[in-house]
Amino acid sequence: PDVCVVGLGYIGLPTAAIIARAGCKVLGLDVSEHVVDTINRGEIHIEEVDLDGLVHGVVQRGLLRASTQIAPSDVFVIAVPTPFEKDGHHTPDISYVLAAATQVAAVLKAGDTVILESTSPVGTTEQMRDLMAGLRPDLKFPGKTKETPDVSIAYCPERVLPGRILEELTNNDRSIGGITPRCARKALAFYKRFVRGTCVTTDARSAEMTKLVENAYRDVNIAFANELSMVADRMGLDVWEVIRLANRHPRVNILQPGPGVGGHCIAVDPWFIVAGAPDETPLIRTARNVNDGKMHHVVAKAAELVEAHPGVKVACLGLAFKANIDDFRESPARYVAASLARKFGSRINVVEPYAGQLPREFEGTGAVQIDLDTALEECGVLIVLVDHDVFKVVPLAERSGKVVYDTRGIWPDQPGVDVAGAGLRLAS
Ligand code: SAJ
Repeated sequence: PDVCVVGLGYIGLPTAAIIARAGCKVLGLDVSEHVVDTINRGEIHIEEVDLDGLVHGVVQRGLLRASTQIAPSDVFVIAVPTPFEKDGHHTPDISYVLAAATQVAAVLKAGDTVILESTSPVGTTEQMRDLMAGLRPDLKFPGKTKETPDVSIAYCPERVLPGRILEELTNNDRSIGGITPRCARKALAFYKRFVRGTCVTTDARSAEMTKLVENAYRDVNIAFANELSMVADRMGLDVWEVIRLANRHPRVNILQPGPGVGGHCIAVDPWFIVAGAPDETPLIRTARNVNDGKMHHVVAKAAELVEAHPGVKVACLGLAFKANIDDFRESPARYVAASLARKFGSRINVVEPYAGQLPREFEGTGAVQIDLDTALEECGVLIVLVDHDVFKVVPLAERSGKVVYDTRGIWPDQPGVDVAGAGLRLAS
């Protein structure tokens, strides 16, 4: 093949498919037989807008093939997970990246390009280079030799938004960080084949940091909104109204509060900066703690509300980590609903149009999944956890008389409830 994409998850599979659509022969590599078989049938194992048709097309045209076995290629793109360790210190775990680099090293030849796309702590691309150089003393690696190196190595993070992956993969600008400027130019030529956005070259460490900074920036800004929502609760103010008004200032743009920050990027990546510079990151660390703390605040407030209405059926609206997607990983909504289910059992009902069934942690709690119509008919307490469009359009007439805790601010016309001194309208 021309290109080998290592890791066929939420980033790797769409990337492989788009490269294949540009006319390259692509080999997609994954450790899971199930994933490989699914893709080779022209099907997909994840949900993403328009991805099924695209994958089906490129597999049928023979441009994309999946395997568990690596093969020699001209370009290797590594898109494997980089979680953090649950050791209490949030230490980045780059073992999947190093395992992928080990596989690539076995088939590497002069003239090849290796690109890391996984979100990674600063220095990972160089570490990957050192590992491959140790495994392949017969090849000259960039930054290790004064002569012209045999291979090029670069870091090029993705910055796509789940739900808009295909569009953003093609149209977003990209930063391309080479171990040397020559490596960056080589990677640039590759991305130009399928990216319409502007590709900007830099060094590998700056590109690694850029990716982390983008997500930490968003996390810090969401933390500001979440902190405001808790302040507003305390003061009996409507935080949505305050934010709407403040945002009329030409240089103010406050984000939206919610039940916490989910997903596998924004709640993870800031820790990679903290791990790299623990003494210099009080703000980034605090923002993470504020956003995690918001989840617990919502559980406590919701529990107060449920307790204040004994015997009334409760509906939690939404489990996804954000609106209009079927992704439940690291979701604050899921955490809140499951906590309430454990505490209140069969009084809790869950509405999640994007879920086939409730996740495992609901088993044995007595909580059940119901549809939105049933919730609106039977439940007197509604706890809004996700701003799915199907929830937003429920008219006031169907919600009037109900006790609503709207953590996403989707129903500004909902009359207030006064619960345990929580103010006019529970907003956070
Ligand atoms: N959220 C709020 N309030 C807001 C915005 C978001 O509470 O005003 C919450 C969401 O509900 C969700 C979480 O934050 O729980 C994250 O959602 P998101 O839409 O901000 O971001 P992700 O995780 O889907 O994707 C992010 C994006 N990064 C940035 O916008 C800086 C995306 O561009 C990255 O490619 C992606 O992380 C990634 O893979 O790193």
